[in-house]
Amino acid sequence: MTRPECIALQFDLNGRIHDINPHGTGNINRTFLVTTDTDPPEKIILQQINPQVFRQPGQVMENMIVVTRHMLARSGQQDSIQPPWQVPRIVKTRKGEDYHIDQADTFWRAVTYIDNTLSYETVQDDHQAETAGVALARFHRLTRDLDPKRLHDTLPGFHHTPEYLHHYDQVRHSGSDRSMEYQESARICSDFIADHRSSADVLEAAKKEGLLAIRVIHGDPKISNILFCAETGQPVSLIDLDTVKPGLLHYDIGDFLRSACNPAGEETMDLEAVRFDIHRCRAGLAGYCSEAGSFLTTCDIGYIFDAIRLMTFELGLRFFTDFLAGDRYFKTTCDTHNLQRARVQFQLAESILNQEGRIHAIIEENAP
Ligand code: GN1
Ligand code: MG
Repeated sequence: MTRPECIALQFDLNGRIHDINPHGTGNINRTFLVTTDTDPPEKIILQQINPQVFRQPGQVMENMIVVTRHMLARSGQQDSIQPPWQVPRIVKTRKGEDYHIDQADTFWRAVTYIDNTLSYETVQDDHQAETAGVALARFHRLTRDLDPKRLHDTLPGFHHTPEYLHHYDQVRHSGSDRSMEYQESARICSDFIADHRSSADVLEAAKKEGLLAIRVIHGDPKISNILFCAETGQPVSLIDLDTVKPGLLHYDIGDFLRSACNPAGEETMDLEAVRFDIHRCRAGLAGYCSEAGSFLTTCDIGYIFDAIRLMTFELGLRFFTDFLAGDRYFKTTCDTHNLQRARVQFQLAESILNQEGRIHAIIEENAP
């Protein structure tokens, strides 16, 4: 594996490298925080893009450039955004390129670190859920007039639940099935998928019928990707822009709420602690609608519940399929990591379904 210390030298930093440490909890890329010996130190995020997941890393970079430029221009025009919205900027290599390709042909890129901010693995309270909702809405508002056709589809099929089901069926029939080793847990997951698969195409069907429009999406607005001002707690940025691409706002809304409303977090070992917290949901949606409400159509609102239920089901399905396939996609730390992650998401999906009426009522309350 290439040493990040050698790679960091390829980038155009002001001082000498003082420190490099693994950073964050991403499941796909390798991420490091690099600090220089200057006063004040320069801090950058150095990342190796996972080539198994992102087949066209150059296009990932192009998307990132288009979206960050657009957001910077728009946020500069909107004084009402306080504290100022920040976007990570690309740090060029010494050769003036946007990324470095190492000897193994993998892509490395560096972006500025947004300082004086905090991020969290789980939402701390309802107020933070509301603030996080504002952050997602701000991203959608600032990219609203960016034509999604200007972005590459860097991950075809991403958040297309029926395609994940198709892949799951293939893996099950391919014989590489590990479920025999962990029968009970695996049976709970496969039963849940069997019981709920028939309603997996609701968003895709609405997209095909033209009921939901393709927009610019973030693709991964889980709570740990939102940065809050360290002093005031206000939203400052939505980071991790690898998955920005054309898609449905519903993918983002559903993914945000499945992450923000699970107080136990997606890595918990305590399944009994996993639930969809209705108060977090009310706060998160109130925050989101306070900035995005004006551009949501009645039809958009009508599919919010499906988005929450589906994005949760889908992530459980993706983790479980990866477990069955031998952990090829998500990084894992033990044999049962993806299985446990799948159990967490299915438990959360169950809790969402059990509270359907209350969630619909909250969506109605917030509907503009
Ligand atoms: C992955 O790598 P990371 O942590 O940013 C995944 C998301 C999942 C998330 C779950 C490209 O994101 O879709 O929601 O894990 N990213 C990709 O934690 O598949
Ligand atoms: Mg991500």
